[in-house]
Amino acid sequence: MKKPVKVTVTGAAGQISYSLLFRIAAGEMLGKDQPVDLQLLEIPPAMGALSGVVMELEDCAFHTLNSIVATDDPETAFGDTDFVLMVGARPRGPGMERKDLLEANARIFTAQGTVLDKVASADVRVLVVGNPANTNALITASKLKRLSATQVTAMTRLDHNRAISQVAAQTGQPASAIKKIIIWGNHSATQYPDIHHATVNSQPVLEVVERQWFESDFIPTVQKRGAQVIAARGLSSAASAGSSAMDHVRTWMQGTEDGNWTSMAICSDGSYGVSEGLFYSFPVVCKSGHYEIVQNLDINDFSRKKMNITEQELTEERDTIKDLL
Ligand code: NAX
Repeated sequence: MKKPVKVTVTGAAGQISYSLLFRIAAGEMLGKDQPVDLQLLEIPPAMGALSGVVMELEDCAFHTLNSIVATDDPETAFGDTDFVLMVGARPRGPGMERKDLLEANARIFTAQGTVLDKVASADVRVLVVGNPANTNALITASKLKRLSATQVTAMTRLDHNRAISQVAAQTGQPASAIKKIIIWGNHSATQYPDIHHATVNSQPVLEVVERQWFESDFIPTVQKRGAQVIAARGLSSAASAGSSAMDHVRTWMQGTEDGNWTSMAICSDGSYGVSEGLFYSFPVVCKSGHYEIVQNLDINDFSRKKMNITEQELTEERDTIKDLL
């Protein structure tokens, strides 16, 4: 067994965490030889529920779970931490406008980003899951002085996995045969799931499926899959979101496989003409805990229009909370 690493999860009594925490504790995110110290953050009204989750984690007697701290104090939760999964966020309440939601979350992520910068490990890696994830990541990163914005990412891996699964179903092939899917932009209904570069068993996907299916069926299905799950379950995606959060961190640390990439929302460096500083989802290759945007992909007019629409939405989100940046 290696030396334990500290993993912070915020919103630890929520429904995504109820799936995610048990899998992290079982060694499915960082490896079966990597013990973890869980540092769980909640707000005071949820501390009772969190104590129940802690009991259940203890009751599993996981070999890779070294210790658990449950707290409502961000300094304790982020202290010396190596990995942060920011799942906790303010949901949209009755009568709340989109602007109110953005601002309420911007305040949470302003406070947490500031504390993170003060007390986390210098090499910390951060994944923002709580919505609006891209803009929450942007505001977190804007509070960093000691740490770098490149240490903060937001999750579009669930969208990426949903896209793989749709292509797999349409082509009758397993998910493992599908490579080089891209999610561009925002984790929202404007995201652009792109299969122009995707392959199925090394053959271009667009040689196998109808273009009509791609434009009229695949894109809206992936964009609206979250809403479809809510309509069916009465609750938002939880186990699939937790699973994708673990995929995101595992791929970041262990690397993308040869000949493939993944999608991560990261601080734009201007690649593909995306405004610098926006948290925008790009295709990335990962190696040993680092990521790089895949460069020089051909972008046709169809793709460019869709990439611009989702960038425009992210720009508007940033403008809404600009006073807090
Ligand atoms: P829940 O409402 O079940 O859980 C959220 C938890 O966060 C609650 O227990 C709440 O007490 C806690 N919380 C609120 N403010 C907090 C704060 N300031 N500090 C610490 N904890 C705080 O939501 P859940 O279904 O778990 O979803 C969590 C977030 O993930 C939501 O914002 C949701 O919209 C977002 N999602 C993001 C996805 C993505 O792909 N990026 C997909 C799934 C999900 O929709």
